[in-house]
Amino acid sequence: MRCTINQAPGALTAHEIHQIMQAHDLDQLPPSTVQAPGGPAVRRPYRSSSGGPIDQPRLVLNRLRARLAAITNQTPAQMEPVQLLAYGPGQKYGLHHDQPQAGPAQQRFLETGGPRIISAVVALTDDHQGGGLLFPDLDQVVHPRVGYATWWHNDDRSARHQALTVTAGLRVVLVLFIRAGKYTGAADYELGTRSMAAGGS
Ligand SMILES: O=C(O)CCC(=O)C(=O)O
Repeated sequence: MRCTINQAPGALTAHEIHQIMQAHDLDQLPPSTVQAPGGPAVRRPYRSSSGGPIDQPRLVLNRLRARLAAITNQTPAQMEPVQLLAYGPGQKYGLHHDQPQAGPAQQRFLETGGPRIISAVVALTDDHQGGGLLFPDLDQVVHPRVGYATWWHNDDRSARHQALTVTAGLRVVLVLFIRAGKYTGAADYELGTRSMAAGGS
């Protein structure tokens, strides 16, 4: 079965997006990292965005989690911390799948709430150039509008995706992963000390 890419409007209002942007200095976000197999979070050329988990503004993020729970028919308790990512010109995230299929990374997921059954990306900007979300196995590129949530199930290989290189402007998104069970991993809100991520996110 091939995965379906869903678009849900109204994940965030313009005012809520403004509040999120105000709460973070986008120029000061640390480089995004990926999890080395069985090791620490490391920087890799195929992931050149900046950012990581956030917990502010708390009320807005809680509202977002509640809305995404309703949209996806899951619960906020299953959600990992929200991640804030910013991509400037030349930045991208190469091809990857959000749920590792084997190895130590998969084991860590099983210990903290089970697999990432759903991924969601919420667009905080849409006035950049480039930077689409490409699903090569589906032959589909998504350019989400501001405030929309793009979400999909990670059941099979066709959920592989990449954030294409931004060519002008700034692309800012929130990313949220939903586990099969209650998420029990680290909050890891300290930007730049991402230890919970695995399989490249
Ligand atoms: O930037 C995006 O749109 C996607 C981010 C992503 O694929 C991830 O964090 O796993």
